[in-house]
Amino acid sequence: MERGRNGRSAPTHAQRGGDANGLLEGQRARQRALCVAVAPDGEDLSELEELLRTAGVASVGELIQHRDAPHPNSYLGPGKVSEAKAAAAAADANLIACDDELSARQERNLEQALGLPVVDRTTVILDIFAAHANSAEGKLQVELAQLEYNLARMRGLWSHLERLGGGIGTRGPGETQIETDRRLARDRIATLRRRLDHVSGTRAVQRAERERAALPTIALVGYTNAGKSTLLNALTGSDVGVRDRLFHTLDPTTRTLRIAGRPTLLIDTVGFISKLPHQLVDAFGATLEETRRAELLVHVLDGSASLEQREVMERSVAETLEEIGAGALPRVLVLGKADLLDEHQRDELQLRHPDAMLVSGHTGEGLEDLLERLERELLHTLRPVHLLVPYADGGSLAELHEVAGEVSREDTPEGVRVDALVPAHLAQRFARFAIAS
Ligand SMILES: Nc1nc2c(ncn2[C@@H]2O[C@H](COP(=O)(O)OP(=O)(O)OP(=O)(O)O)[C@@H](O)[C@H]2O)c(=O)[nH]1
Ligand SMILES: [Mg+2]
Repeated sequence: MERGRNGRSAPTHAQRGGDANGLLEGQRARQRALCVAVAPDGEDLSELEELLRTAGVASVGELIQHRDAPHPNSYLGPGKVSEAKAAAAAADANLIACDDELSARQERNLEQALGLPVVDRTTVILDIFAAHANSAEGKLQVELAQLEYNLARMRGLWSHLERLGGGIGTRGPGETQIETDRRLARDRIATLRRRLDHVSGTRAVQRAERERAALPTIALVGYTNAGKSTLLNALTGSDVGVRDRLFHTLDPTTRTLRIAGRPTLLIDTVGFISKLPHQLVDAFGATLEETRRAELLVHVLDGSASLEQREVMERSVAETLEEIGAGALPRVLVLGKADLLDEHQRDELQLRHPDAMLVSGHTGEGLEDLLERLERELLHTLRPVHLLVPYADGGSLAELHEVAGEVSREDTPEGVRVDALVPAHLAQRFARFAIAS
C-alpha cells in the first residue's frame, strides 16, 4: 500500500482484490496490524480485529493499556509506547490499529514514536464503507464522510484532492498548504452535498417515497452482522446479499411483506456499530431517513453473541436510533441466530428479554410468531377511518383496497361506505371522505 504524502496509511481497496472477505489460509497478509486500545479495565479487541479482517488486514498482536483516558498527546502513555514498539517488532507488524478515534496530534505523535503507520477505528470503518459502497448515492455518502473526517483533522487531503483534479494551480496567493487543503475540501464537500441532494431526488427515490407513503413500513435495524438481511430474505423470500463481514449492506433495500393479507414494506439498511463515526451518520442522512419514517422498527440482536457483546450492541443501537431521530418509534426486539443456541442459552435469553422473539433466519424458527407479533404491533400504529367515497372516486377506493387489505364496505345511494384501518398519514389523505362512524 502506498503511503500518502501526509504519511497517513490506511487499508486500500486494491488489496482486497482476490478474497475480499479476509485472508486466504497460509497467505501472508500485506498488512499486519498490532491492535492497541486504552481502557480503564478489560477491553475486548475482537471487534477491531473483525473490522480489520473485513478490511483485509491481519491482526498479529494485541496491546491494551489500562488507563482512564487515552494520553492526550500520543494515545498510549510514554511507557506503553515503548512496549508497543517492541510488540510490533516481535509480531512483525507493519501497521498499528487503534480501537478509538485519534486526534491528528495523537496519530502523528504515535506514528513518529513507533516508526509505523497508525490507523484509528474511524479510518478503518470509513475504509470498509468505501469498499462496500455500490450505488452512486452510497459512494457519494462515503466520500463525504471521509472528507469531513479529514477536514476535521486538517490532514490527508492533499493527495486525495490531487486525484480529483484539484491540487496544483488551484492554490490561492499566500495560502498555506493547510488553508488550501481546507478550502478545497470545503468546495468538494459542497459539491458532494449538492450531488447527493440531486441523487436523492431522482425518480427511483421518489417512487419509493410514494410507495412508502401508502404502505405501512417496517425497518430492520441492528448491529452490523446481526442477521438483518438474512431475516429480510427469510421473511420475504428474497435474495439480498448476506456475508459474514461487517457492513455488507449499505444501500437500503425494500421488499414487500404481506402481514395478514395487508401489504407492508420491509426495509433493510446499513447496520450500526459502537463508536459509529458521526460523519457517517451525517452523510447517510437520506438513507437513515428510511428508518426514521418507518411505522415500526424490528431490532435484530444476535442471540448467539455473549452477554457483554449484546450489551454493547444494544447500547450502540439505542444511541444511534436516538441520534437519527428514530428513538421514539415502536420497536420489536428479535433475538436472531436461534439455531446456534442450546437450551440453556435459550432460557437465559428469554429470561433476560421476556418480550423478545427468538428466531432463526436459517431454519425459519419463530418466523410465524414474529409475523403475528408484527401484525399486532402494526395494528397499534393504524387508524380506523370511516369514509363515504363517491362512486366517481373509484381510484381512491381501489387505492384504499390496495393498502388496507381487508376493508368492510357497503354500497349506498351516495357512494361506498368504507370502514378500514390505515396508516396515520394515509388517514389524512382520505380525510375529505370522512363521515361519523
Ligand atoms: N446460524 C445462523 N447464522 C445466521 C443467521 N442469520 C444470519 N446469519 C449469519 O450471520 C452473518 C451476517 O448475516 P447478515 O444477514 O449479512 O447480517 P446483517 O445484519 O445484514 O449484516 P450487515 O449488512 O453487514 O450489517 C452471515 O454469515 C449469516 O449467514 C441465523 O439465523 N443463523
Ligand atoms: Mg445486511
